Amino acid sequence: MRIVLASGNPGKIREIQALLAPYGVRILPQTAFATPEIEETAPTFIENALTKARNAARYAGLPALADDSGLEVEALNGAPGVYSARYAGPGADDALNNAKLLEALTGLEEKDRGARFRCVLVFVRHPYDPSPLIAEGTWEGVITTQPRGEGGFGYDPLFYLPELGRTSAQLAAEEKNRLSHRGKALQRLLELWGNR
Ligand code: ITT
Repeated sequence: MRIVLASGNPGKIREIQALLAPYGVRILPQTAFATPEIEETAPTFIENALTKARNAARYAGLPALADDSGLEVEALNGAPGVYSARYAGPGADDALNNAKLLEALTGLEEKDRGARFRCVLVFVRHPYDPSPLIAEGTWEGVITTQPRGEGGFGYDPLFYLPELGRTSAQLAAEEKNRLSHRGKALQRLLELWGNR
């Protein structure tokens, strides 16, 4: 099966390609079809993922998979949430977003620094698919006070897993994929594919 991946985020693309490699699914990036990025204006992960998936399917003429994801911090009432990619402003990079998050949590003890990654995957067979497949996964952790680790992307250097004693940026790629919000969402999507 050939699928277009509706993402411009190299970290996501790498993880999803690795997760789907054993299943004979060939993932093509939407850039291969000169797909313009579409604005993510909706307040929910599902709506944004659906918009991205339909947009990519339209340009590629292929089934499309989109990932909308983010970090929900308890002390910030779920922020940055759907705004995770641009938490520090339009065009913000990972370093600026991470610095803003550390600043926002200044002075809070570990017990008050709980957070959760959330990933929503949406699969459409074509741009007007009336019954998209939707799969979700979450991952619980704690926001550290200093970045640690070189792996992953985004907020990974700040996402500490107390049971492992490491941040998600300190995990091997396979280990992160086995445990992560994205890995869990992909497992559910594979179940939905199997049932279709
Ligand atoms: P696309 O829409 O092109 O896929 P994006 O980065 O704009 O890329 P999102 O709007 O879904 O995607 O934002 C997701 C953000 O949430 C991402 O930029 C990271 O800051 C954060 N994030 C999501 N999953 C993550 C992960 O596994 N590790 C670290 N940060 C993650």
